[in-house]
Amino acid sequence: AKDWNGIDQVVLRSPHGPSAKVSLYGGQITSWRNEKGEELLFTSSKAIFKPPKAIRGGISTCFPQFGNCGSPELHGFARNKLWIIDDNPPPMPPNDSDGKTCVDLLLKPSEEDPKCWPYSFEYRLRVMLAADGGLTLISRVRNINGKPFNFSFAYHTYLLVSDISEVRIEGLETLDYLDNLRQRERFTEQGDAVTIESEMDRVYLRSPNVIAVLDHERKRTFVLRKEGLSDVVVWNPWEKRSKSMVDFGDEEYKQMLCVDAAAVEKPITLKPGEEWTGRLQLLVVPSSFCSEQ
Ligand code: TA6
Repeated sequence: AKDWNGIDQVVLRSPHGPSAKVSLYGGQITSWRNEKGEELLFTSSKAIFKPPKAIRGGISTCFPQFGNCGSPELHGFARNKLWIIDDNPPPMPPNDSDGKTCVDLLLKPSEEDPKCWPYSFEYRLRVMLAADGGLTLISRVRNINGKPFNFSFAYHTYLLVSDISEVRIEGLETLDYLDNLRQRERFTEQGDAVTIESEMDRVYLRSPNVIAVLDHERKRTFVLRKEGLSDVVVWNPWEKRSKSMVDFGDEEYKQMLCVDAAAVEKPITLKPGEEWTGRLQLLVVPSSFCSEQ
């Protein structure tokens, strides 16, 4: 299949109805649907599906920076590049893809990469869709360079929600966070859950590996399970900032919430030959299911 810009995308379908779409542009997840065919990820109606910007929505992988390194590309170049399908990926832990439909993508350095991160790497992204609709992303970055390198990383995940004022995030309470709206000053979360009532842009530090995003109105909960990624970024642009983004509708902030599994505070270091793995697993369950657990 092709995406809106004529670029190839891979459609994953589970036998019971859930599906996901992965664009080779950016290796980005552009759609994730449940068994009823309902979309679970937000994509802006004003999204621009061509370089140099990443597609506004879905799940993009921010690599090798979350932020920028002096180049105009925010959040690294991986999400602005054309990836290739990896037909022969190196082995993964046994049973990892059992019963799941899956695609493997590969990104390697190219001449056009920004000069501020001049390292040789192989980045492999596996996207898997389970029979129950669970979506798993596994990133493996290998240093094939003669010297060590550092990078930061995020799965920039735009969840589709019914009404931002009715959403709560559980799992971040009592954590320290860096507030990007206040010069990255450090604060401690005081609430018993995170709710969003104005612009928010925070990096929650050293979070537990399971975070729940409860959508009260739709009575469903996104369960995010991460591995190899210590932080969680929470972002909503709210009213004023929304109006300043060309590829975002003025009112769309009410229907989205970014909750990103990330490694931001402490970059990851890889020595020559070493490999890092970072996983994100997303599942949607009825809200009553969560409170019974
Ligand atoms: O922390 C999240 C954030 O970096 C915000 O500061 C905001 O700039 C946003 O991500 C950018 O999202 P985009 O999808 O445009 O890359």
